[in-house]
Amino acid sequence: MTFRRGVLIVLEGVDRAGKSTQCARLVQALQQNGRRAEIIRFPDRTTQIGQLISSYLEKKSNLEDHTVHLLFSANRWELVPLIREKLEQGINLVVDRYAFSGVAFTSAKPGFSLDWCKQPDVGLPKPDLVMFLQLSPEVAAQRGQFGAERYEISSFQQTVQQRFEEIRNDTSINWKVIDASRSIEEVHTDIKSASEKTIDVAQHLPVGELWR
Ligand code: NYM
Ligand code: MG
Repeated sequence: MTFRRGVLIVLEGVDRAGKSTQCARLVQALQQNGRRAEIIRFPDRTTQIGQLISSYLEKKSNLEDHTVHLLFSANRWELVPLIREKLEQGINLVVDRYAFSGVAFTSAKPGFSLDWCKQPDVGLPKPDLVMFLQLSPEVAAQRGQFGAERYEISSFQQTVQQRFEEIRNDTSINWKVIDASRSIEEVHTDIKSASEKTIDVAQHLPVGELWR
């Protein structure tokens, strides 16, 4: 049997679009089909850098805006050796947020260009598929109260949604927009089929470099 690498699949979207639920469902479905699959989520709050980020998000500390952007990126880079190792072992990785959230959230702040925001993440392992869970901020708001974390404000989320739209114009990325307003099952069926198709193709190709 020829060797097949794992593929890197990312789920993105605004808060409450259903990313975490769908990541868990996808990993379960891939495993049931006899594939190896694991979840990774960003920010990974378990590392030292992740703890700085978590404390910032919980508003227990303040960080300068450029600084926290670079910490979010550093939190991805510190996981790159692990990501590469897993992919080489043939483990498919389902990632809950990636550099696209990094760019969308920071560039929603005044004075930050998309281009500046992308730079620290240039060269990360490139996802083979990025599924954007599309949900209008109005419908998202009906899904329940915001928590108390930083950024969980409707007006800010509207801007984040616009930034995601701009980021999706980048044709170097394999984007798939998923209508996340449907039932969990319907959304899952789409995500599963897009993921299976991507695995069939990408497992034979080398891992790319993001934005390079
Ligand atoms: N976030 C997430 C960023 O601002 N930059 C990033 O690079 C990433 C990965 O962190 N509101 C923001 C988006 C979320 C917040 O994410 C925490 P989660 O998935 O709620 O733990
Ligand atoms: Mg959250």
